[in-house]
Amino acid sequence: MADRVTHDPQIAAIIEKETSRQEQSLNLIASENTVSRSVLAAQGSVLTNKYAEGYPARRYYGGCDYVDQAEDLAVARARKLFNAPYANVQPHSGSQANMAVYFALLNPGDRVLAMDLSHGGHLTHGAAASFSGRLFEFAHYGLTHDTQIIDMNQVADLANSFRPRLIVAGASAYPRIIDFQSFADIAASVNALFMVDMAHIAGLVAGGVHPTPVGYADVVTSTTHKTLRGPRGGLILGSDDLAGKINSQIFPGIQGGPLMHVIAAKAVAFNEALAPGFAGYQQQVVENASVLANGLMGRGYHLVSNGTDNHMVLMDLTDRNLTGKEAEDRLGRAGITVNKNTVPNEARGPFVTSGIRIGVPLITSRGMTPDAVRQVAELICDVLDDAATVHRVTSEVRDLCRQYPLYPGDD
Ligand code: DSN
Repeated sequence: MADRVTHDPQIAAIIEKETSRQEQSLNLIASENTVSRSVLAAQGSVLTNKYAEGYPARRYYGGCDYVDQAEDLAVARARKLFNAPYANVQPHSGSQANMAVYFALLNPGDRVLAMDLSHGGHLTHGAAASFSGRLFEFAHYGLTHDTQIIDMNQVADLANSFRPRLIVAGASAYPRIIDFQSFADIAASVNALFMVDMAHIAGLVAGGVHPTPVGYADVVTSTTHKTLRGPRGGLILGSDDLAGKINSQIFPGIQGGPLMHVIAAKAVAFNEALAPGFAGYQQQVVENASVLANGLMGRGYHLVSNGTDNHMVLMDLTDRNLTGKEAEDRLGRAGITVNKNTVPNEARGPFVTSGIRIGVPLITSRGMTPDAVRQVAELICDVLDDAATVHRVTSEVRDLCRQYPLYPGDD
């Protein structure tokens, strides 16, 4: 599928084994996907050789003519895809996109309101262990107790009492549509800036199956490798008036030379997302997630918010004799890859947890449609119900994977 590593047998063998692992297992990590051969080729290209600190036509190195063209294309395609006036495609990751935006909009010690990590938020939304929680003062909102959707009354109350400079919406483990209009209204009512971290849902937004935050938020950050199905990296979108501040926080603020091979691969991925088939892929993702949710709930498992509107479900195992870690391990033995995840009002630590997060972007990229997803749901429940099924399920997982190859045509 990609060029072989010919002069390093140890790394070549590791890549071979990882390729087989990916081909022969059902990857249900909600934040992962599988990129096209063209994205792989761009990312594995000689563009990795080039230093290009600065921005197109304003670089600190000579020889940037062609990488300038790649970055210009990536920016133009990102802007078109998300209908955004401004895009910065240089962030190496979603965390660095968020860091650059915080540094552009805030001073150390400023107040920020964001989603609680254990309710589905992200480390960079103010967790104590992250730079964000160390440099800024965060307050957190969460989910309602009954419906387990974002508690917009709590968001409004906290906005009023805490008076944040910035409100952040966006999540790593939240299965429902986020009401950007209400967030924007609350932010405006307390004169706060509004940022959306749409990393998980960027592909759904690009495909038109989740409302866009562009136009509601002052700034939107994202990764490019989740539902968006591009190379691993970050992205910032916004209005032109913030462009100067954000650009200078990415470089020279927090990054050095941009990864031009990754930026070229982002351009390829954006082009793929602009092509007609991408919306259909995203519709299939949402349908598959819904089928998965119904399959799991039909077998008696509790999902946070009782279902999903997007690409993932969050299974709460609190009422089962099983931790998130045990569930992840047991499913892993059957060739089904998920991640343990905290659930709202989590009683266990992050290495144990009481839940698992299950996503369908990757199996949908492999071509799976509802019939296959129903089977996947049954296999998950079989394994969680009874560890003795692992052997049988492993063989069914292998069969399914053979029917839906990761890179059709490769041997
Ligand atoms: N690690 C990502 C996820 O799995 O959601 C978030 O950064």
